[in-house]
Amino acid sequence: MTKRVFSGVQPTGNIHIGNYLGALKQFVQLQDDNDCIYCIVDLHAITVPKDPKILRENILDVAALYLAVGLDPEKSIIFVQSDVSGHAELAWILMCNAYTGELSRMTQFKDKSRNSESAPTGLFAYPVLMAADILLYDSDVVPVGNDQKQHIELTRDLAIRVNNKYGDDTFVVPEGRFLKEGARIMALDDPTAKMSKSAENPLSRISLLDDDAKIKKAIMKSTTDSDGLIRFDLENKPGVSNLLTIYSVFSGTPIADLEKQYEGIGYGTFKNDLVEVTSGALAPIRKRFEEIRLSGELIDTLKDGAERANEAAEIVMRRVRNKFGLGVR
Ligand code: AQP
Repeated sequence: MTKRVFSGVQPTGNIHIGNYLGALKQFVQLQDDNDCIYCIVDLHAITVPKDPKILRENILDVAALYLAVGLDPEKSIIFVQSDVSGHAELAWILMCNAYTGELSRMTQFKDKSRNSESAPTGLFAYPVLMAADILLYDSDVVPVGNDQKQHIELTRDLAIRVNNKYGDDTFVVPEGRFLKEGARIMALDDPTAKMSKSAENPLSRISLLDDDAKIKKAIMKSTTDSDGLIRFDLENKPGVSNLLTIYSVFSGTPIADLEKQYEGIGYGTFKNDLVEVTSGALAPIRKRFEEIRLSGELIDTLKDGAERANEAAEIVMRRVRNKFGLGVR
């Protein structure tokens, strides 16, 4: 049966191989057999102040990357979150049903606010906006990286809570979809932290638009350990395990086969080969990105996507307003 799939990426620059291997790759796999809606979640990006000009460019970059990795606007709806006002409206309705206690337990809020009293309220409330993003389209499946598990749980809790109060048919309760490999790519300079767009050290990540020289530098300098064995062991060898995961998902070779292939071979050769594999995988994406970004068709694709997304969102919003007794139209 065709499922409704929804996910999004923040236009916060530096889209990296973690975003690609944990999320974007799934987006592409799912679009042939499902009803997919993929969003560029710009309202999430402003939880931390952004330069408006840079934000606009970042939005177009993510849109071009969506297409460059293989999303097809004929198969998937691709649009910008703030072009569909239902996201903000539903977020408010859900906020009135979310508890401050559950939001203050969100690990991302704790990490990013660092207990500061001047942390923006948006940083506190954005998991509810994310729940609204998902519930607004009656989504069944949400392909994301592992770091989003807590947010998916909150989305399910809110949907169930509202359904219990206002009727079971108010919201579809969605499921997260996490890959076995690639769901959590770690930082190259610190394999105990996840690879992130906002980390200060650019060598901590490989961005999808990095050139070959930067890819090489980041991989060759990546943190490993001193025993020289190429073996997957998350606890004792997080750096090597992370590199093996990246190698495996980009090359399609199972990790066990890579371990055999590199038995008795040092980290230097292994890293050099990983540079080749990674550069080889990213070069065509980079090329397509440049063509799409210059093509001038991007805005029309996004406008068309927003129209289609808005139609789908209005079906749910009419139902929700009705359930809550809002409005008179
Ligand atoms: N390291 C990662 N490994 C696997 N998946 C990842 N994702 C993020 N980091 C990794 C997944 O990418 C999708 C889009 O992420 P996002 O744009 O919503 O932002 P994020 O999760 O906050 O990503 P970053 O890169 O860590 O950004 P900053 O530094 O701004 O916080 C999501 O599905 C996410 O799970």
